[in-house]
Amino acid sequence: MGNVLPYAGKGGLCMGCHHSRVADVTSTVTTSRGGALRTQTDMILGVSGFTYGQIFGGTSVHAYVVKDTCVACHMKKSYERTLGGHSFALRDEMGTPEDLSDDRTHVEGLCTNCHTGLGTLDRVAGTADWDGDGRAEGTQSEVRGLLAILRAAILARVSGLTVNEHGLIGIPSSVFSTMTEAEKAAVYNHNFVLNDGSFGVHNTGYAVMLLQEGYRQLTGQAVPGAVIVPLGPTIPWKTRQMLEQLASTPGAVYRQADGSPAMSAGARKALRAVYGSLE
Ligand code: HEC
Ligand code: HEC
Ligand code: HEC
Ligand SMILES: [Ca+2]
Ligand SMILES: [Ca+2]
Repeated sequence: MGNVLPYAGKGGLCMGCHHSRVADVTSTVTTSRGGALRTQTDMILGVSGFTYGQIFGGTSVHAYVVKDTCVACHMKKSYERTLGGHSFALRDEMGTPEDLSDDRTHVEGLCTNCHTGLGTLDRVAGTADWDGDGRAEGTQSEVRGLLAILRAAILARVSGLTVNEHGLIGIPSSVFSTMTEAEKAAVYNHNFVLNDGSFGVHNTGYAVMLLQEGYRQLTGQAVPGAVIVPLGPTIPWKTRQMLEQLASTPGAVYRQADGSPAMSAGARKALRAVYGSLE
C-alpha cells in the first residue's frame, strides 16, 4: 500500500493492521486468488483497488476532516455498550444479521457533529441511483446493491467459484488458471469493497467507481439503469488544497471533550461553499 496518511492522528495505530499489504495491484490481481483482507486504510486513501489504468476517486474527505480518523469514529463512547468505545463497532445487528431494519447504529453525537440531523449511517450523498434499481437510496444501500449486481455478473460468467456467508467470492486454483484478467479484476474489486466493511462510508466515490467500472469491464456494458459516477478525482484540486489547509489549521477540525470529531462553524461554512451539502 505504501502511502502515508498525514492526518491519521491516533488512527495511525489502527492503520498498521487494517491495510491491504498490496504493493503492486496488477501482479496481485493476476497471481493471487481473491485479493486483499483488511482494506480499510487503502479505501480511505483511495489506493490498491484495480483501476484499469485510469484515475478513480482519490482520498476521502473524511481522511482530512475526521481528526484521529479510525479512532474518532470507531472508539467514541456511546450510551450503548455494544457500540463505540472498545467494541469498535458502529452497528449492533441485534442478533439478526440478515435484517438491517432492527439494527442499532452509532450516528447521533458522531456523524451528526458534521452532518446535522443525520439519522442513519446510510447517508444519501449525491442523489444518485448508482445500482440502477430505480431508487436513490443511501450510500450503503447503493453500494450493497452494486456488490450484489457485480457478484451475480461474475458468477454468471465464471463457474466453479465459491461464495461464503458474507458474500465473499473465493477462487479455487483450478478455476483461477482459466480466468481472464477482467474476471480476476472484477472478483478482486468486489472483495476489496466487501472486505472494507463500511459499504461506502470510508470513501464513497472510490467504492462506487470500483464496482461500476468493474462491472463495465467485465460485461462490456454499464450497470443497467444506473447513474454512472464519472471516473476521475472526486475532490477537485482546489478543494483538496483547502482540505489540506483546514486539516492543518489549529481548531478548524478538532476533537471535542468526549472524543468525537467535529469541524468549527467557519470550517463547515468554507467547505460547504466549495464542496457539498454537509447536511
Ligand atoms: C494488531 C492488529 C490490529 C490493530 C492494531 C487493530 N486492529 Fe482492528 N482488527 C484486527 C483483526 C485481525 C480483526 C478481525 C477481523 C478481520 O480479520 O478483519 C479486527 C477487527 C476490527 C473491527 C471489526 C470488528 C467486528 O465487530 O467485526 C473493527 C471495527 C476494527 N478492527 C477497528 C480497529 C480500530 C478502530 C483500531 C485502532 C484503534 C484497530 N482496529 C486496531 C486487527 C487489528
Ligand atoms: C467517518 C467515520 C469513519 C472513519 C474515519 C473510519 N470508519 Fe470504519 N466504518 C465507519 C462506518 C460508518 C462503518 C460501517 C459500519 C456498519 O455499517 O456496520 C465502518 C466499517 C468499518 C469496518 C467493518 C466493521 C465490521 O463490523 O466488519 C472496519 C473493520 C473499519 N470500519 C475499520 C476502520 C479503520 C481501520 C479506519 C481507519 C483507517 C476506519 N474504519 C475509519 C466509519 C468510519
Ligand atoms: C468531522 C466531520 C465529519 C464527521 C464526524 C463525519 N463526516 Fe461524513 N463528511 C464530512 C464532510 C466535510 C464531507 C464532504 C461534504 C459532504 O458530502 O457533505 C463528508 C462526506 C460524507 C459522505 C459522502 C461521501 C464522500 O466520501 O464524500 C458520506 C456518505 C458521509 N460523509 C457519511 C458519514 C457518516 C455515516 C458519518 C458517521 C459515521 C460521518 N460521515 C462522519 C465530514 C464528516
Ligand atoms: Ca439486524
Ligand atoms: Ca438505488
